[in-house]
Amino acid sequence: MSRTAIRGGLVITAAEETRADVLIEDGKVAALATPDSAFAQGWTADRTLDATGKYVIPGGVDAHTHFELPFGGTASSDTFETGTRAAAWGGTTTVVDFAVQPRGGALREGLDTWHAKAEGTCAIDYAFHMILSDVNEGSLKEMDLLVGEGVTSYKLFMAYPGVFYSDDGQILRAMQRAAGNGGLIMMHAENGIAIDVLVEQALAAGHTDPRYHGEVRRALLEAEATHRAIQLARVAGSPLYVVHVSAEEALAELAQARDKGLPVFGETCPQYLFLSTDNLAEPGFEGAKYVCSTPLRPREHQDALWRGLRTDDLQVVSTDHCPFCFSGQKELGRGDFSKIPNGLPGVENRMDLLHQAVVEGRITRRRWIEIACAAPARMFGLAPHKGGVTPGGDADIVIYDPHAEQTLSAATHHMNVDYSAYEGKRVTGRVETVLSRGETVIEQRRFTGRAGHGRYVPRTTCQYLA
Ligand code: DUC
Ligand code: ZN
Ligand code: ZN
Ligand code: ZN
Repeated sequence: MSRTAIRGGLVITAAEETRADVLIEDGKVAALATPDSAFAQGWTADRTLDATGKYVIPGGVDAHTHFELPFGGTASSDTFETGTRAAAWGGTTTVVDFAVQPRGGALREGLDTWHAKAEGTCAIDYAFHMILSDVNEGSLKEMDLLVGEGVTSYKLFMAYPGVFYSDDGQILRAMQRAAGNGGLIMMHAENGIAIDVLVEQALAAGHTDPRYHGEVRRALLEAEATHRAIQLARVAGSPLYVVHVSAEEALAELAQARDKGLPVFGETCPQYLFLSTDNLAEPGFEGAKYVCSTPLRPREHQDALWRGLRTDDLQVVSTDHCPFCFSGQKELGRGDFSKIPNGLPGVENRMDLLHQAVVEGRITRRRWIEIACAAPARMFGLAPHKGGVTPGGDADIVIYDPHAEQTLSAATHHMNVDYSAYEGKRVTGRVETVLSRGETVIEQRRFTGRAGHGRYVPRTTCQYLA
């Protein structure tokens, strides 16, 4: 039996902050105790990690990543190996990636493909949602089966006609099925049919620069789709999780539904909290680095999103990590913004950026842990093993230095992408040591993990509904 003690730190969970030592046995949290208690003093450990002056927090749970995703005529540039290693560097110890049902194919086929990409390569634990890109009787039957196997959430797209898009009838059928089998429908809520009209008109008018990506993907079309998704979910009697909420107007739809007591949940991402259309309008073709969907919004929307996180109208912050190199990938859209692959890197930056929000007084320390660790774990059926520092739970733990200063940069990050969306941004706070099931994967800012340590984690259904 291997035993590790973490001593002298401030343990922060979504529920409380306590000065406590943590004992880890065989990859699980065995006990927490006040440092000067006879109990803690009596622990014998093979290894002691000193956390004096540091935070001891649950490993981050990033419930929205896209590693090796074929998209926009290319594929996202992080593999499961590089992406999970970068996640570990940033204090994230579990990712939930999206396996894609091939159009005209089976869910099982997509899931097998994603298992093959991830198996034996991950530095940290991983799970899968599925993207439903072809809703029909066959795929709905498969959903019943896969929910039982631990793939308990399904993303649908109201955007991207011809690629992932589902129409309202398909959406309603999928929601009805989820209402019966316990699955959680995740929605990309943008009116893609209307957006495609505006794209065509913009290009015809010679508006080809990256900033027009933000202009055609109107906030109202995110709000309209969000409203429609909520009403369809009500009709189906299913819960709903709206991914990457970026617009104040869409958030207002969620807030209104939640005020009615409906089981409607929302996620936002660091890029909507820290970046804006100012970035999309950077000179030359630089704006391409910030092309993602939903798009970045004018700065005013940020305050609304922060408020939503404080009032729990938004429950989760995930990254939607979907990196494309500027060179050779983003450049596919020179002269036509609609050909810029959609997506931003960020899996390594999420915990630090949200800690910066703590430093700036936008959220409390416990809310930081709630939105980045505990809530995503409960939302996607990973608790109590993930998302906390709980006796019996996995020892996925980060020793975090709240005083270290760092500058975010592509020169020092570990994501396999040639730029940082946060280049030059100064933040206070940095990951020092990371344990995944008791094994150090980052130790004093050195990578000590290995490809293949990370395991696939089957999930239970959404724990917000129990
Ligand atoms: N949005 C992105 O920016 N990238 C991947 C898919 C999506 O919906
Ligand atoms: Zn999406
Ligand atoms: Zn607006
Ligand atoms: Zn996504």
